[in-house]
Amino acid sequence: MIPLAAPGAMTARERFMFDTFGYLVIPDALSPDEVAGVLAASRRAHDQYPKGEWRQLGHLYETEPAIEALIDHPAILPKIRALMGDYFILQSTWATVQPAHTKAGGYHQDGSGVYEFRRLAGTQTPLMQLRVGYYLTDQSEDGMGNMVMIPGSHNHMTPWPKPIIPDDDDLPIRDVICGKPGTALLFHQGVFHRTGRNERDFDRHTMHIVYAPPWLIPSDRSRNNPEFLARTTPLRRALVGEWSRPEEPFGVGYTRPPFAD
Ligand SMILES: O=C(O)CCC(=O)C(=O)O
Repeated sequence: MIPLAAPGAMTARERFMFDTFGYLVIPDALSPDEVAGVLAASRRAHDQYPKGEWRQLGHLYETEPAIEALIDHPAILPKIRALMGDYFILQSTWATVQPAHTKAGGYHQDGSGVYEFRRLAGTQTPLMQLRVGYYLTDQSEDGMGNMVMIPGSHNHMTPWPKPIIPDDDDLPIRDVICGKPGTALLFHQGVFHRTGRNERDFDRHTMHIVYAPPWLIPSDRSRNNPEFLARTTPLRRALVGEWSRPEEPFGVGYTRPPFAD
């Protein structure tokens, strides 16, 4: 049971599956050339740190054009707009490495750990972060550092049952997301998920891009890089949160980001 979707506009079937599972799997969201560019950028950045550690590096799009192109990628942007409307920001981007021969991570929901998003609602965790994980290395089989999701777990407030030991004493409903390089996993931050074990001889790279409502603060940067703002496109400038607010502070009159349609 894979909530499979195609790049581009969100269909009614895809929307139903997203709301039911909390995620969509989109093969071929990126071309092989795009994957090669983003993977090379991710490796370049991680090569500056010690090997063998799970790590996430933020705001690399400021200096890496291949990552910048993911901000408004046509395979995914229409689905973000279908779920969030036209007013959202790029809250963070995380070039993530899961080294060869490392164990699984723990299940969690995303968001602010010190004040969880689930505290904002009584029955269902609201959509606060819409995340896209672009697979950059092969994850077409289990044990390759795949994302592991608990389908539908964003749709209720039942506490997480502890202890759960990934793979060894795990929930039978877990879904190991398999995909070739270029596959995108679009998911609601409220879905319980984790990093899967990487049994292979090569590091696993995934590029996570996170969109959020305009009133959340960015979490991978304290300010936007002025050189990036000067050279990027008007739409990307708007998506990193550089909007004008003519009627500040009342929250009305925001300029709509300059989408093509
Ligand atoms: O790519 C991964 O290792 C998973 C990352 C993750 O779970 C997260 O960023 O919340």
